[in-house]
Amino acid sequence: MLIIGEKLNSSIPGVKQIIKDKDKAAVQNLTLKQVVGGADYLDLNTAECEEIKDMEWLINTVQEVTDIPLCIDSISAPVVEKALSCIKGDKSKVMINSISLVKDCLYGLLPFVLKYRCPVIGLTMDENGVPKTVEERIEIAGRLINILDKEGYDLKKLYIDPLVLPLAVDDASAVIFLKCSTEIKRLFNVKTVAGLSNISYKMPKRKILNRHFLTMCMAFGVDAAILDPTDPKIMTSVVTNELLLGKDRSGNNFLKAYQNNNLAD
Ligand code: THG
Repeated sequence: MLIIGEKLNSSIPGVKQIIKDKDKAAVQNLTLKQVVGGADYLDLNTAECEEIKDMEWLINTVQEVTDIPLCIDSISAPVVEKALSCIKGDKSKVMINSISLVKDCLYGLLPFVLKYRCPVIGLTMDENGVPKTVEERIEIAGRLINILDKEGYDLKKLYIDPLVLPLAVDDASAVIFLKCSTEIKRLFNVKTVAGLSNISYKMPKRKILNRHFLTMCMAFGVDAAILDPTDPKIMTSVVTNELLLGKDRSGNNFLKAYQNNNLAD
């Protein structure tokens, strides 16, 4: 599973504060902890701050200590444009999070997706928000995929996100997400991604819910997750599930994690 580190997100109160304070050491500490934890990408979100200026500062600060690929979590074209202009190295590795059928977002961000041919997350929502039913979300995914395909975009780089709503909002949320992901993969043969920690919003013992939902997502073939890679138990769950699902040949990664004392029970 592709791991996108969630921690550099201004919707987390403590993180909003360290971005506001321009606390370089704290940002770089969160950066390196996620890299060491096993992130493949780092999600960057400054929507709760001065979004453009702070995105530039955040990217520069992160890039001082790592060259891990970045996932730009913004629906605003000027923010994504600024981010792409200050990211060093191969811009075709930058993940854009996210486009959708919301017109401003789609037409604002599509030019950058097509120019740099970068991986992109596509949300199953439109002007009316996130539909309640599985069928409507699948229909939106189909329309989005069609648009990208017609523009000559390589659909192997697309991650459809059927949207994880909190269980506190809808007790069928996890089931709806898993049904959408399964059907979207079957019908359109594209990858899917989960914003995992959304599931536990406003619930106690969030890490338990996140971890068990991760196992379900992996069993249902979800390809990528935005999660907390600094949580040793969730990262243990990732390697363990990969072994169980036959995706870790000879158990090499599981044994390596064991030898490095990285398995938390
Ligand atoms: N889809 C896409 N992008 C997204 C989301 C999505 N970006 C934002 C969000 N949803 C995913 N990122 C987060 C980041 C942090 C938290 C939830 C979602 C969060 N963190 C708490 C914290 O760090 O304090 C608690 C986490 C915990 O206890 O494990 O709530 O759905 N495409």
